[in-house]
Amino acid sequence: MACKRGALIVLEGVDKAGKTTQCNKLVQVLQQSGRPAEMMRFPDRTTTIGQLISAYLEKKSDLEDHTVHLLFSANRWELVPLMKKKLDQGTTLVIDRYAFSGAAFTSAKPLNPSEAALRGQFGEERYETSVFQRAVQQKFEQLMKDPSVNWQVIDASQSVEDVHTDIKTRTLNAINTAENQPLGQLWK
Ligand code: Z5A
Ligand code: MG
Repeated sequence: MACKRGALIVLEGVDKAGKTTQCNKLVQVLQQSGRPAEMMRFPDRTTTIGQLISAYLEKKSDLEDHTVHLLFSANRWELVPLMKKKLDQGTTLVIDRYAFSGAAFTSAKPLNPSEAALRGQFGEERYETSVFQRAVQQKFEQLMKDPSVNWQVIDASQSVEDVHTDIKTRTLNAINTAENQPLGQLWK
């Protein structure tokens, strides 16, 4: 029998929405139920490109806006062959931020000219200001109008366990849907 492909589950949202917490719990519960699943996160700060991004986010270096956008993009592309391989082998990937963050964060920059003046006053990392995060949220809402993506909105203000239950239910549906799609369809 042909191998069934895995599902690509991406958790997106503003700073501290609980994405990493939920990705970890989701992968754990999938694995415990015997479903092959792995977690990845972007930016992946462990690669050479990821280290450049990390220094930028930690304000240890400054980079031109287009340049940093392309570094985030390259950081995803360098892992695409591995992601394809795992999905085709039937492993479900749970991804902590992906290209939607790339679009939302970069496009939020022109919305918010005062952001530069706020740097250093709020969170420890670049972008961690309430003004900037509101702009990012608006950008995510625009991206969610794209009907070609199966967006699911989760209320992140619930308890960790309630958010987890919600995400788990929707993920199991997505895995069932992916299993019924032919191998390779995702990458055409
Ligand atoms: N970025 C970009 O610009 N372009 C790109 O292409 C990509 C990213 C991919 C770093 O991302 C920055 O990179 C990010 C976007 C930009 N900038 N910002 N903002 P990151 O993923 O490394 O970091 P982050 O998303 O900003 O923040 P985070 O710390 O990873 O947040 P989180 O993962 O969503 O939250 P968490 O760590 O799971 O939880 C935060 C805390 O809340 C923690 O103490 C938890 O125990 C607690 N928590 C979690 N859930 C709950 C609930 N339900 N109730 C109460 N407390 C909770
Ligand atoms: Mg996180």
